[in-house]
Amino acid sequence: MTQKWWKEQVVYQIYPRSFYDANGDGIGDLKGILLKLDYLQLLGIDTLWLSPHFDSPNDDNGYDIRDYKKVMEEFGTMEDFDLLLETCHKKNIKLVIDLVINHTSDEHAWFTQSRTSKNNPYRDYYIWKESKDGHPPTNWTSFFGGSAWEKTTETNEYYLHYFSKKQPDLNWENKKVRDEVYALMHYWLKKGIDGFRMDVISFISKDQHFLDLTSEELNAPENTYAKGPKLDLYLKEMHQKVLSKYDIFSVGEAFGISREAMLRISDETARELDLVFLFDIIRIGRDDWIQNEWTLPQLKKLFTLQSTTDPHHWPTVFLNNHDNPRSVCKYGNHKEYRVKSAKLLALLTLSQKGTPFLYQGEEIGMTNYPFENLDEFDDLQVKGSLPKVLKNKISKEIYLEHLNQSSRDHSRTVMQWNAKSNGGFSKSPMSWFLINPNYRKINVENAINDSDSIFHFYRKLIAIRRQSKDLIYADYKDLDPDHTQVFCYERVGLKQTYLVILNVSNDATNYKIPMPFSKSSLILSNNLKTSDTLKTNAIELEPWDALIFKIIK
Ligand code: TEU
Ligand code: CA
Repeated sequence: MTQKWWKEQVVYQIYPRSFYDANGDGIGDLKGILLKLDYLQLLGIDTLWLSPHFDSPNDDNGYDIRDYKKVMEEFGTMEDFDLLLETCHKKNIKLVIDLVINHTSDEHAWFTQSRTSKNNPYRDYYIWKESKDGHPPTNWTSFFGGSAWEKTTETNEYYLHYFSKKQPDLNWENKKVRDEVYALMHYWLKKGIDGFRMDVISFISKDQHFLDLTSEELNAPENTYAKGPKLDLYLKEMHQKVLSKYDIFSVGEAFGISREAMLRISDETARELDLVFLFDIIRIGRDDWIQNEWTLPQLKKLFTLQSTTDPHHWPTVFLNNHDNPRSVCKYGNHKEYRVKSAKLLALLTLSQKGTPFLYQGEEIGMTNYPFENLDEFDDLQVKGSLPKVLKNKISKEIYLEHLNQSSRDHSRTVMQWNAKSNGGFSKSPMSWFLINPNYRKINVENAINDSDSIFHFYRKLIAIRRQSKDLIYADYKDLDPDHTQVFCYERVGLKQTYLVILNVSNDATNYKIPMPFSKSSLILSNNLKTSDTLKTNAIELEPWDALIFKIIK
């Protein structure tokens, strides 16, 4: 296993709109991030990943870029960005930006040109097709509802958009497009950024046959969209022309991609991407907006698959991001055991094999928002999917019930800094989006002042990780894959073996550790009553107990 700095980092994702508002207009901004760097340093993270900070009309909160070389006005100026980058580097924090290059905004100059006429020089920057017998060119659907094709009046042709109609897909077949993308990547890399998270990079290559999807494929179009035949070719080209020239890392969001394809594009000998986000863990039990039941053995299986012993691949570990509900509500118990179960999830995330990605608010155990009404949502996906929901004879009430478990908006409510008005997110009484009513209790100030908080548990775990390369690179072994209540695994390093025991349930249990037993010494636990050494393989576990031991040989 080759050692790389980005395998040893803990990454923290910031959704700038909702992080901290420095100028009091109710929208988080770059100065706000700058003002909170000391906080992030106290937590101990190594790298920041910013969700898009580029000029955008914000149809999809910045995932629709109008100008790649301009900072979103609401977030500040390019000077603010440069200062943020410089300050991060002074504090030894790396900064990774979000590269959205499957599509642009329909307000991007390339598109406003492209739509004007069939022979405009920018026409082939996007994917235009004639209608088929009065219908869209194919039956492809958009993730935000309806057809993936939109007709424009200028030429009576359709353009492709996998996401909203304000997010037209770029035509990667066109070499000029690829060169423009590589140029803008160089632009940001020359500023000194430390890497890219690449938005739906799995979709950039389109099958040029433009065939209709079968009804089965229409249930999960991402699986087909991610099978573009030139994906590897484009990624290799990008690696050769851009990525290989800098000491940075790339992490591709691989929505829809199979595990095999993921292993292929992030194999270090392939020279494509360093890391990939696969969705199987974060979307366990999900069918579109429906959250179904799932079991602990199913989850464990995914972690085992992920921690493959393939020496050329390195996984990512994450239970939260801006597109998914809060982890403590999905994998933990935010009602009776919020603090304890959030700590358990912290230990799970930070003791697995792979680079961990944390998301703002996770470190204080922020929870889902209690939506009571469809109008309260901001995410365009909620309204976009409604016609299909109603067409399938599902009531608005049932839709709302599921959205309360699955909506992207749960993670986008504003960060809870203190118990003051607006949770200290903004000086102004209003903000662009909701604040969770529990902010008076769940906030950063309380978390810092309580030495037994979720925050301090994360902080300790991050510090433990930093001190032990051996733990980072250790092999992973699930010791009890079929147990329905306890998740028990070891990490076998060159020098040291670590044992992790997680009681993922509301019930106490008398657990027998299924391995030949030697003495263990406790590194960290979320239960103050845990004794410092384990002398037998029997252990009394209280609900949501989470423990990590060192095995003494
Ligand atoms: O997300 C695409 C994606 O993988 C999905 O999670 C998506 O959010 C949706 O749930 C599909 O049903 C990326 C970004 O992370 C997301 O915020 C953007 O909206 C999207 O791409 C388009 O840029
Ligand atoms: Ca602001």
